[in-house]
Amino acid sequence: MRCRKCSSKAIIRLPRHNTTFCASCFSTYVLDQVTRAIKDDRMFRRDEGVAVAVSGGKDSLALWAILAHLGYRTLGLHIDLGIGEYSGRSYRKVEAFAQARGLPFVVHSLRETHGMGLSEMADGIHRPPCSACGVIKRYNMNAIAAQYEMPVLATGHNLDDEASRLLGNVLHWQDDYLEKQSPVLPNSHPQLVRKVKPLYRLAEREIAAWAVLHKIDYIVEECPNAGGSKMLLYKDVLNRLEHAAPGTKHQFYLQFLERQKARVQKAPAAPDLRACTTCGQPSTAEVCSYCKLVGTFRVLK
Ligand code: Q46
Ligand code: ZN
Repeated sequence: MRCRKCSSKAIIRLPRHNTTFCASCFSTYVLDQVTRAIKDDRMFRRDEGVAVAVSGGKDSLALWAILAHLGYRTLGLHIDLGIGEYSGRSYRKVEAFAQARGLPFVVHSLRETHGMGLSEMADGIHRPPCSACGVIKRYNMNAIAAQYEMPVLATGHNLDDEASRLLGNVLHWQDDYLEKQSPVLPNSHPQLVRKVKPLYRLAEREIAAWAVLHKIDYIVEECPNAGGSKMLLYKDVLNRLEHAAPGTKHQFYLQFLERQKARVQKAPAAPDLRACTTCGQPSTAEVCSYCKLVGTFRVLK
């Protein structure tokens, strides 16, 4: 198998692009896709600092490595969810990655802040761990990025993540979520940072290959709470479609974005935000979801 670009020995086949690449041309392809996403979607400028949400998994560490390689000023943000040994291993991957490359990072530990990890917190308030986790990550990532004066928060969501999320939103006709599903979420309030997804043009398999090629030591195991999630089911369905008809995921998600751009010429209407009466962060309710979650937890403790 030869590289379609330079005829060297190919290391990967990309059926959705009907091509094959050697290691060097594949790396260039990955960097080009990220650069294109940043430029075409006006994610951030050269002079803006980018906070990168890093879990210790392949996508977030690859994203951090790519943005640092492209010369952006980055700050890694890691939330230690306190999910047993899984969180310990995830943290050590982030720490080793950052130290080896001399990149700065900040850790927010739930156990240190609230005396309890995610599982105990979610049990105490009878909420599924992933729903509590979403609130905790969104709130803290935004607050820490703003505290460190980073105007942008980048996450490692890839094409598979976005296509499966789109499938879920379409299957349930979640119009509100469909309107907001975008690789760029502008900041609708001075205390909210811009959220971007620079890996949305790359498939999970491509990022995994890039991470291995660049010797990124990431946590391979899934979060113990991920089992049985609907997203895994949607990913599996899309993978089967992709296998039978390469390019399906790409077409599904990128054509959705094209149609969305044509339909919504302006950013989605900004929600009516006020200051949370407990923490002062922007919120649609009197008390924000995070303070409600943490407040309920304190009563139960
Ligand atoms: S980390 Fe959190 Fe995921 Fe674990 S608890 Fe659920 S949402 S599965 S991305
Ligand atoms: Zn609050």
